[in-house]
Amino acid sequence: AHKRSEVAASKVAKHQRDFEKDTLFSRPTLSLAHALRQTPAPGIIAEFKRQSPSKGIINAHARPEVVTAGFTAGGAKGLSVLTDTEFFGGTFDDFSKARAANPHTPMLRKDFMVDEYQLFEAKSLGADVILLIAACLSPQEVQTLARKAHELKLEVLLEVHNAEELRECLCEDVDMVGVNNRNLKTFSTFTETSLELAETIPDTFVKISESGLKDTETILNLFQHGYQGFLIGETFMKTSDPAVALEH
Ligand code: IGP
Repeated sequence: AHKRSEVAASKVAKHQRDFEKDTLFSRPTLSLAHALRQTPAPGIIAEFKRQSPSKGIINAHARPEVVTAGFTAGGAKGLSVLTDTEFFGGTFDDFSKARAANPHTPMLRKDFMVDEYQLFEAKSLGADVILLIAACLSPQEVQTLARKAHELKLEVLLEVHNAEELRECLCEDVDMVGVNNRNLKTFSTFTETSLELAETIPDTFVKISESGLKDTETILNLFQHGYQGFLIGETFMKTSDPAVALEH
């Protein structure tokens, strides 16, 4: 086992060096946290999502460069692009196309991060922010990955579902806390989850409400409770023309 991990480590090290040669790797990253803090209104983070385990196909043939450019034109403060293929049908190519079309909008690489290696990948794809899901990681892993992300000048969005995950995983190298309103077991969404956790999140972290957001009223209410960012996928992606969905 020792030998194997040595081999694995040398492989990763080699790839990491290769990533560093990529043009986008050395690009100065954009701050989503700053963009959200500066906005005196709810900040929308619009997500490019073709499919999901809960909804199946949402929009299989949407073009990432067209849709995300439309989100930016519609006023999105940030973009989220899925790169997970297995469950969400996302690809690196989707991310790259969206990146090229939106040079000035902070972008989240939406994927299940479990290894430092993926942070290098994210950086070389031109991501500004990475997601750490408390439900998938130990508090120690969150800490290590968050620190490494900061070394690479990537911002960290920590996703939680409840007070326990928040208490265990919140650490210094987190920039934003996302409360996922979707229950991972039932897939149903309750925006009340964000309301319940609002006061538990210290004000030093930017608060983001994630999933199941469909109406202005809910968003304004959460904004009054301290949420500055709103991560919205399906509501936009399921329309006949997602590129203009945010304008409406
Ligand atoms: C967007 P919705 O209900 O607006 O499409 O949700 C986003 O919150 C959701 O896609 C999401 C997600 C995740 C996807 C939240 N956390 C983690 C993949 C992995």
